[in-house]
Amino acid sequence: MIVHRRRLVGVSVALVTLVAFAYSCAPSAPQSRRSAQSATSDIALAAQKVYVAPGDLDPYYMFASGGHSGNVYVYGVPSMRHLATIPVFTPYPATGYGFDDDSKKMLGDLTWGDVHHPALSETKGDYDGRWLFINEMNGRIARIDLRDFKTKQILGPVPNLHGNHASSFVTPNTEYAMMATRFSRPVPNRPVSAAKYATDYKGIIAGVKIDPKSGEMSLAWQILMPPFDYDLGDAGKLASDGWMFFSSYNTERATGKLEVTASQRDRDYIAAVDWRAAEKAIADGKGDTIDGVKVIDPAKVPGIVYLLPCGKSPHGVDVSPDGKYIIASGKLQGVTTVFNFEKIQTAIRNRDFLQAEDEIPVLKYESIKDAEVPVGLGPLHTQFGPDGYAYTSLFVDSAIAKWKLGTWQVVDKIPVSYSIGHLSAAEGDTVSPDGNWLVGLNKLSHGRHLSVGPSQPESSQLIDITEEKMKLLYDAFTEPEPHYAQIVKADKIKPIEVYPQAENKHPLAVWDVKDAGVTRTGKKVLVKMVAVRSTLTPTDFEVNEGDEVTIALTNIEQTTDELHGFGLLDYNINIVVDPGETKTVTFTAKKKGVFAYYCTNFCSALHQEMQGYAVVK
Ligand code: RUQ
Ligand code: CUA
Repeated sequence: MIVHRRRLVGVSVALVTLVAFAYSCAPSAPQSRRSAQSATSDIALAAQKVYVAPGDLDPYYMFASGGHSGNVYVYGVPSMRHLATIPVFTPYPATGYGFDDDSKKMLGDLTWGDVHHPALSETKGDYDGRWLFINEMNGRIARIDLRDFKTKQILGPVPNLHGNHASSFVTPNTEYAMMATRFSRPVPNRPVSAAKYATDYKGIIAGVKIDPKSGEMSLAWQILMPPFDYDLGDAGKLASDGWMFFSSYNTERATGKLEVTASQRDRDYIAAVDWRAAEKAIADGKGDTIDGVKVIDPAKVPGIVYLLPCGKSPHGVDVSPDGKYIIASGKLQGVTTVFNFEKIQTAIRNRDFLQAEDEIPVLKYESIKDAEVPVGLGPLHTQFGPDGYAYTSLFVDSAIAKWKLGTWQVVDKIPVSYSIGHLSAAEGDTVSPDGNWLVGLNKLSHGRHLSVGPSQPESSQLIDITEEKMKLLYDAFTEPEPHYAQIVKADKIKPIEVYPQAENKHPLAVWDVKDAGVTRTGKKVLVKMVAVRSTLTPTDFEVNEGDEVTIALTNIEQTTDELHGFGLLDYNINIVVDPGETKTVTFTAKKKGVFAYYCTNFCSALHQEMQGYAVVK
């Protein structure tokens, strides 16, 4: 780290000189020379802060949602370099994901997903670097193992819940990840006319239990909710540990043109869920089984869910690092509302209720609200610094507001380009945010990059929040669509680069080229294949038309970066095996003739020679 700093200083001096030189050469009136010089040093300072020299490493990872690409994108911060794409809900030929038997099975019938909110696993409210959870609109949630940056499990589509948007936020010890309905529908699902939406459609809030050792997810419980659109969520922490909060809109229970029909009321709701009470209710046998899932009906089991009225059409609901405040951003307002968790508890104890929605108590706004902070127009989402500062994205204003918890003063505002959705602060969802980097995840980028035609990238802007005034440092461009991202200290993540041979328990693995070969059982053919620089063994094999062929490919390398691929032409087969990994791919030999297979990953000087033939007779 020290070496790294020193290098940075050297570089910055060089940069200042260079940029200053460029400016001094430009024809400029003498009176504007001074402002040109200060602009120059601003640019140089910004460049110095984001510059990570060749060979040096970023101190943070950023995991960003890839939206309807179905992927997760990994960046280094502050360089904002794209480091990796992790395919989750979509086949990705670059890593062979979705082509081999296991990942194909995991994807099932769906070959796309709309990924929104990544959630790093936590221990005591701090990112622990073990797993990354990510939701998807087709009722699914996935777990990526950060030991190898691979998708290990996809849970769902789960029954009853439709359009899983308010997800995948985790509780402070990763007891649960959350799921909730965005598009209410009949529960259980059956054809009921949309005219009966208000009475016959329902929302669902769900708890996904996470095994503390393996990370394995299982659907633990669901709660039957009124037919609102549940939008975003956050878990309580410290003071509010044990609770989950979900924002909702369309509490009008409207259909049709929602932009009009769902903006009638002045207030929508935040649903506050006592997840320990939900857990206990299920343990006490209180749920009804609907479509194979235990579902709690709050009308029959009170004390689990409460509704907090908030500014209309809220998007983000965010819990402060100490857990004392719940911040709800009504996106059609000029203020963001701060609720006090203590006051919520008091109101519940005193049964200080306004009315009920489907027998779920609604608390009184005035009894639980601490402040309405005048952040600006279109507040969407709030992140935090270590010192009681909060940062709220403003979609309509296209800006970020910095304000102080407790005094509720807005202390700074910075324009972003353009139309920010979420923002992400370093360690921003933990109990101790770092307070140095903030990334604005903007929806539009027009004019700020070389044109690439009508389908434009999104812009992610890096902002320095170490000082009183926020400073915009850098524009990075990303593929659609970074709804949300999390930034974690790099030293918390310890990826392996090779699968150790001793850990490979695959029943079809072969570690010696002598053991490679073809075996036949009836119409089933098994080809055990070895990949090692620079041969795929066997170098040819013969099968009969109509055979079911399984290729089990083991990469016996134990060297970093020595990946091999297996592409079989005309058969739509493409897998990649990392060092020490075994993968299988099964297909029916439908086409007669000779088909070449070859290594798709450039691996060695004789990579081009790494090829063979499948003969289908
Ligand atoms: S959401 S910005 Cu899932 Cu906020 Cu898209
Ligand atoms: Cu192995 Cu290229």
